[in-house]
Amino acid sequence: MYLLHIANKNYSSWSLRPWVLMKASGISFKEELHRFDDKVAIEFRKFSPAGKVPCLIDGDTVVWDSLAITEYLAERHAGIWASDPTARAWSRCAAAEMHSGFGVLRNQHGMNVGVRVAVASRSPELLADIDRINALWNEGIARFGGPFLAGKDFTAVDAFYAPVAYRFQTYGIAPKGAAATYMQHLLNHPSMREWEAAALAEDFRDLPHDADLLLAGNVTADFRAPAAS
Ligand SMILES: N[C@@H](CCC(=O)N[C@@H](CS)C(=O)NCC(=O)O)C(=O)O
Repeated sequence: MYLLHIANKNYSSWSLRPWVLMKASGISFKEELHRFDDKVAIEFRKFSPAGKVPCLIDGDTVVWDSLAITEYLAERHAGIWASDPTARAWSRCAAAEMHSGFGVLRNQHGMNVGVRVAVASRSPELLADIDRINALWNEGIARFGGPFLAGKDFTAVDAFYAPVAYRFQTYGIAPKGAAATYMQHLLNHPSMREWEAAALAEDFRDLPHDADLLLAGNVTADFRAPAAS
């Protein structure tokens, strides 16, 4: 049985990717959830050579990066990427673009599943990231027919953009055209709903992550369970 190390579901966007991919693909695994606290640097190094989550353990094999985990799973399970070669190449490009890019969106609109923020203004760099994602989502749906990015099934490219759906929800960003329908489809996927419910039930607060919300705008709603005292 695989073991997937993750961090708090409210905050950990990188953890969400393999978690939702494995759930949506029907791959059995155990999860171990670690808190984002001041011991992260020490605790995460106990299982991950990079000191980061996600980290997948398969017997003696340690796979410590979301994209590497995806490819590891793709070697062992059908349906991780689209079966059509064109859709698969496009998906790998889009997933790699997310893995290595969109730094402004990731820094300025951090994932915080249970909170809603009203944002008064956004930098041109942030708007450029949002526009690029909007274009990518519309392109995937138009080329491969939806309802998911690479066609009829949820695949790894959807997992890579899953945290964006939560970010757009939190910061009130509405994608345009088919991308809007896609975002709702993603948020309503049973695996995403399971992640969201668990995120909302967390009573742990990571103060640096929550402080970042205030840099983005005004908090208008917080649907999380009350913070533990
Ligand atoms: N490139 C890595 C990024 C992983 C990453 O940055 N994870 C964050 C949590 S979402 C982390 O472990 N942060 C702890 C730290 O940097 O000390 C991946 O794709 O898995």
